[in-house]
Amino acid sequence: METLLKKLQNAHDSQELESIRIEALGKKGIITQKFSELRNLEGEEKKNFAQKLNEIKQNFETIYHAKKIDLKTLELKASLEKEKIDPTLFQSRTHRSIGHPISYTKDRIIDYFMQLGYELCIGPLVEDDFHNFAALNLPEYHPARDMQDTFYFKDLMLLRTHTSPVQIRTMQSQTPPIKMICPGPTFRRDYDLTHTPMFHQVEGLVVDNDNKASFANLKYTLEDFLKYMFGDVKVRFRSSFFPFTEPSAEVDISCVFCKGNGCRVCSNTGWLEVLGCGVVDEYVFEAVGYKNVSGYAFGMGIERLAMLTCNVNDLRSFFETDLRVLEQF
Ligand code: 2NL
Repeated sequence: METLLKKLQNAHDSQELESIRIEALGKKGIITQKFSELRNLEGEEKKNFAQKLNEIKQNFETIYHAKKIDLKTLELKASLEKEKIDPTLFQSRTHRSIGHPISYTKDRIIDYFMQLGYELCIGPLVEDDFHNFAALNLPEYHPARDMQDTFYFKDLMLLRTHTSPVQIRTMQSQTPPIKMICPGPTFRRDYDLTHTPMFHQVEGLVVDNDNKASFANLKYTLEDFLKYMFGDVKVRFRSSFFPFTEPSAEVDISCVFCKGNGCRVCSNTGWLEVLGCGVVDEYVFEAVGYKNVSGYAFGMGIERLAMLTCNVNDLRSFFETDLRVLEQF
């Protein structure tokens, strides 16, 4: 017993202290074992032995607790000393950056349209079938609804595959005229060199009474927007198809890398596709209960615009949060 107490007094750290506690009071500890010897005693002898054992145990525990506090205090002091920060040390670099290129590009797009009086709208990421598909003329057996392309939850709830449901919700809760943009994350089951399961879109929608929102307005707005985004580029509209617009167009700009002469980025065509747009299909207006209105809409992928404006050639570098990459912006 004497040696145990001496050991306690001399313990150098909490680990050693703990092993001494186990040596004394653990399942097979010296004191614990002595207690089990009580079984073999009787009467006065048992009582005296038990009293003595309890005294020893209490004595041990008192010293143990005092020692524990001492050691913890010492250890805390040591670790504070080791982790001390010297705020006066010379800092060799200051980091200034524009933030993440995706947010930067998104903010630039928002700035342009808000200046034109568009309302900034946001909506839920978890959507229902009606707002994400049905209202947009994507009927039950449309391939976009496939489990292969869309993240589904139970009960036909899903992660929105585009930002269009925000526009459906806005039309349901407001009356024309409407001028809105909706930026935000969107989700599709796609993962390769040029696709990530989460990506960002900005969509725009203009709805007005009396045929006031025309394709001509749309064309002017997007041409001006693309010159704002990319500087002095040529813009062309190519006839295309979307289920929710008719007529529809895809919009190209002359390649910002080769000025339209042909290079690897534009696959030698001289053109880069940057937007989709069109005149809102009557079916969509029916779905939200609008009558006698006209409108146009457009949509763009923020990653794609960010790659072109911030000169990034690998989509994955947006999502790797590698400071060595992000610091370059
Ligand atoms: C693209 C093409 C587009 C729309 C999005 C839209 C929304 C409503 C009604 C009609 Cl509520 N249209 N959005 C229209 C045409 C194209 O996006 O390439 N996006 C990345």
